[in-house]
Amino acid sequence: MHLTPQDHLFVLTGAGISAESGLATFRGSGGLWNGYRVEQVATPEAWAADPELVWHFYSQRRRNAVSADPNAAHLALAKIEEQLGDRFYLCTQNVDDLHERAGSARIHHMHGSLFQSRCTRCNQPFPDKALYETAATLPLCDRCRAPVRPHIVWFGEIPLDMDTIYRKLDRATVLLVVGTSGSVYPAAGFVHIANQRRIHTVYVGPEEPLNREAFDEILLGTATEVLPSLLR
Ligand code: BJW
Ligand code: ZN
Repeated sequence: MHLTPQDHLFVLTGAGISAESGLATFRGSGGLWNGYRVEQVATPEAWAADPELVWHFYSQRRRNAVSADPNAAHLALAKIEEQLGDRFYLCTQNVDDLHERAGSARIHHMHGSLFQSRCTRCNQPFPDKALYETAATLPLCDRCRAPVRPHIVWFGEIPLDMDTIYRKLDRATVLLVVGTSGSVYPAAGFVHIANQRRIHTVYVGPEEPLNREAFDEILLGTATEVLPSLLR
């Protein structure tokens, strides 16, 4: 991958970029949580059937994220952003905050965040970090006493702020995708949008993604092996 001073870089990251920080990916080995597949806990149906189970899943994920540190790949992206400024945009499917803690600022969490919750009835946000770390059971909304849910995009729900994402994709001249299996839409389709616009597309990860045919370049290796080497 070669960037010129005129390039606009759109980066899409997935669970693989946080793997070397010790956070489990969803699919493949080690991808199960207490024997559940992500499709069994990250859905509105799972929440309706057993909110305590789903809350417990996210509480554990939150604790893991809090005790993890950003790795060399998160740091490399923050450095690239420093060089490109407003010509850089990072869209992550991850709900951890490792990109922010590495210094990324132009970042969007399309699948939500572990560190936000909202009321299921009035949508009142619950930004209180301390609560998440202590609550063993479901918190209730101060206003209407309805259960508070994680501010996470589950299967069947619409990812956050797709308008901005598509606008940034329209302006990009290079698409860099890191550590995502290419199995979950709409994120897996960003490369197809890039192909229609004939912009350069690069994938970084230890194995080829499901949508590998769509990429111009595949850099095989882990995120911490490959991303620091993209810095000039
Ligand atoms: C490394 C590494 C290292 C390992 N270094 N790499 C067709 C079109 C559109 C939609 C659909 C469609 N068909 C079906 C749908 C619906 C559905 C979907 O995609 N289902 C598929 C399973 C088929 N999609 C949805 O429901 C989405 N909503 C939607 O489509 O609304 C309609 C709409 C869209 C747009 C506009 C208008 C309307 C919502 C999807 C929500 C996904 N939610 C989850 C869980 C919540 C977040 C959380 O709990 O964390 O998001 S599912 C889970 O998968 C999570 C992830 O963000 C997401 C992607 O996973 P990811 O990141 O790719 O992880 P893995 O584990 O799959 O892969 C890890 C990769 O890392 C691997 O490739 C490894 O090789 C690699 N790796 N070590 C670099 N060291
Ligand atoms: Zn409420």
